[in-house]
Amino acid sequence: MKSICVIGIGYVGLPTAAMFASKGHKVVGYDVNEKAVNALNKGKIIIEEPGLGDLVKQVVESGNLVGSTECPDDCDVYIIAVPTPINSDKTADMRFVRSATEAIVPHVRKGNIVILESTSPPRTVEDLMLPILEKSGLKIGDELLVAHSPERILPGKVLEELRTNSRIVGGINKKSSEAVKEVYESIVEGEIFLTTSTTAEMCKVMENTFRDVNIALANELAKMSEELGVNAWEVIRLANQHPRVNILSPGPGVGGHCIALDPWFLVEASDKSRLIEQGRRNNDSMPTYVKNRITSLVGRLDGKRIALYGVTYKPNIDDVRESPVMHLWTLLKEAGAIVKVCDPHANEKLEENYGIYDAAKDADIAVLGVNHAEFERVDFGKLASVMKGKAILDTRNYWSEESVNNAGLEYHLLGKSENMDKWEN
Ligand code: SAJ
Repeated sequence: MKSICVIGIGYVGLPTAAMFASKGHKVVGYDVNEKAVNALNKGKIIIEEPGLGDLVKQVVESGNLVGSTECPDDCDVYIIAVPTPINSDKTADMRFVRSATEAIVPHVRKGNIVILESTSPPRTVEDLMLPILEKSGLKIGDELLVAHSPERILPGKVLEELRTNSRIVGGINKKSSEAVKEVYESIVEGEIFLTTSTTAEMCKVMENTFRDVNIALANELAKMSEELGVNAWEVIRLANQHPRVNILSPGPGVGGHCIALDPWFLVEASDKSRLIEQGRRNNDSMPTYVKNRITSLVGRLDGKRIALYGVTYKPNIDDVRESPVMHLWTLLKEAGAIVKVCDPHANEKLEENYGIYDAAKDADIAVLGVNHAEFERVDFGKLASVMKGKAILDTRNYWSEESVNNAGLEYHLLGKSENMDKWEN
């Protein structure tokens, strides 16, 4: 068993710390956020994630996991899991990785292992961390082993994915990779692949970039389809019948703290990243595109009443970070529209939140922003009876055109042309 210090007890660090502790390791969760540390020491969590509360309670009670606002001295392994946000000019903000690395320098000793888990621009370990770690006086790659091993967990399925996903370990040399592999083997059931630290950094950022560029392609298809008399969703369904094609879904944009940010790391790192930058811009253009589509349906937005369903960054979660629908909401308000939001998941994040039919009262248009499960059972007859206008705009291909039309409302779909070819019998 090892003694492990996890630096940063957020949505990646805390489950990782708890998992190691549950396998018998002695773990310290070190964070500058006193609130998070105090909560941890009481066996409580301040983030929402299925199963995590119970696991943390159990390992804190067993004494295997403790929180601290001081970096501990006598650990075998230091795992850095701090945020890597972007600045307003889309460059990476590496302050937290830098300060975490500096914080451990006085504490590391011969034989220790340092692992970077935070998603980081390629070359972070080599160019940012190693020069700092060299100040320890230890021989890097021999007396101090260093690697990047990116997390790949999906919010909402964190504990399961932490255990079952395969994992990449990118060491600064073979000795580092092998030692770090051994560390993760106690919690990971998936395969562990060894490579260099810069390759591992590139892999993680490319995984999220792959998804971002694919979604950008779907959004571009949606825009072209509206122009060219087709339904993008039908095109995707049919094109994806091809065994080697998998186009993702269009929507009001890409949100969250990963896919919407990570591709910018590559744009900053290399001027060869033209397609990646264009994809990012395509996805970022979607809230404005949806706003313009709403305008084309109801006319000038000034004074118009809009019911907006769902504002989180994806369905059935409460996270509104980088949410494109939050951005759309701002754009609509700036244009003078009166927007009533209904989001059963974002209750604690919103000052005003309406019920499904209250939001639609006197509305000129109802817009589906996020396909939360609660919106599957909307009674369109009831919606029609309280709305002033007739327009429904579905940005997720979630509502049934037939049910909407049967209620006397008009169904409009993002990515579907208003001038589809008529297909008479
Ligand atoms: N989206 C679309 N169309 C789609 C799929 C998604 O518009 O077809 C949008 C969603 O609405 C959402 C955004 O993309 O706004 C991102 O959602 P997501 O579910 O694709 O991903 P995240 O950000 O919740 O988690 C991702 C995951 N990465 C990949 O699937 C490659 C996860 O495994 C990573 O651990 C996580 O980023 C991370 O931390 O990097």
